[in-house]
Amino acid sequence: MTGSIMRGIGSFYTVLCDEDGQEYTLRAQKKLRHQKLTPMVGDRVRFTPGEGEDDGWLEEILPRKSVLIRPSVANCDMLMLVVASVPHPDMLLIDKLILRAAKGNMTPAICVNKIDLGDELVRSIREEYAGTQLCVFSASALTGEGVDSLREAMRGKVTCLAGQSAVGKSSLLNAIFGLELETGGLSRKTERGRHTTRRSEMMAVDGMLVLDTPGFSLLEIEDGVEPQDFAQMYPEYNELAGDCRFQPCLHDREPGCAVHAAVDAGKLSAVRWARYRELLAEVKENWKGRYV
Ligand SMILES: Nc1nc2c(ncn2[C@@H]2O[C@H](COP(=O)(O)OP(=O)(O)O)[C@@H](O)[C@H]2O)c(=O)[nH]1
Ligand SMILES: [Mg+2]
Ligand SMILES: [Zn+2]
Repeated sequence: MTGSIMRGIGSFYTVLCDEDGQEYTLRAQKKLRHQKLTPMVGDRVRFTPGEGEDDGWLEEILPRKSVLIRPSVANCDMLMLVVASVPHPDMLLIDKLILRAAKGNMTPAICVNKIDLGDELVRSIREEYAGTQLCVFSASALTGEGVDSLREAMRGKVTCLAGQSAVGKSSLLNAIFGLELETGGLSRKTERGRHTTRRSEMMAVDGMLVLDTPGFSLLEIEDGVEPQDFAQMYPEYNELAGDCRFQPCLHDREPGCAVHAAVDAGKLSAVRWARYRELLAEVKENWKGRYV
């Protein structure tokens, strides 16, 4: 039978079966471990259900349409990056996730949650990402504002919500689909992690699949990326690259750089360019050290 991995705990995986819509608890066959194939939430799999009390076996992982490491999920179409005014957004983390989404074959989008607390953040993010083709949604899981447009955007897709802890990923899924996921963030030290999402989990709702993931705050830039390829991952810079004096141009501080000029003229976001240059420095450093 075939199905999708909804969650995994230790060496057990829960699979939603395509044929009968039931959930099965499975163990991964040894041959998968020998092939160094670690099943991921979202994986499409072939399996044999167990008889009676016995667990079944996960036998084959079907080819992945998309992959994301951290949070570790497979086969998502859309990576919805959730931010909020509290906790303070780490936009460098968001830019790294946008780059990973594109590399991993997912469409990134941003959702600014908690707009009941104000709309400054959504306005500044719309400005920063103008020209990037990235959709910026705004919502409040608390008041329900913007929740319908999010549901519409997710229709017919497999969507994964990701982002820092306590931005409201689980709350949004509850508001959109009437779920009862644990929420609460990491407010008090004594309650650390008690109400937060600890594992990635996929859910089937209204005929679509959505994934909730744990929050995290650190992400390395990927190794082995050539600086020139990195520069080309910024669509709004590609449009101008033909006008740069140097060809190719990394849009760092080269004389006659059209990106730099557009930033100075206020046509491109200065803060996103500053983050770009910070990431570029990291990419260059990694690239220099690639044979070590
Ligand atoms: N004011 C406000 N608070 C929210 C909103 N959404 C979530 N929260 C609160 O933010 C905290 C973290 O929410 P949670 O869904 O657990 O975040 P997660 O860690 O990203 O899954 C909880 O205390 C929620 O009640 C919102 O739209 N507005
Ligand atoms: Mg959560
Ligand atoms: Zn340039």
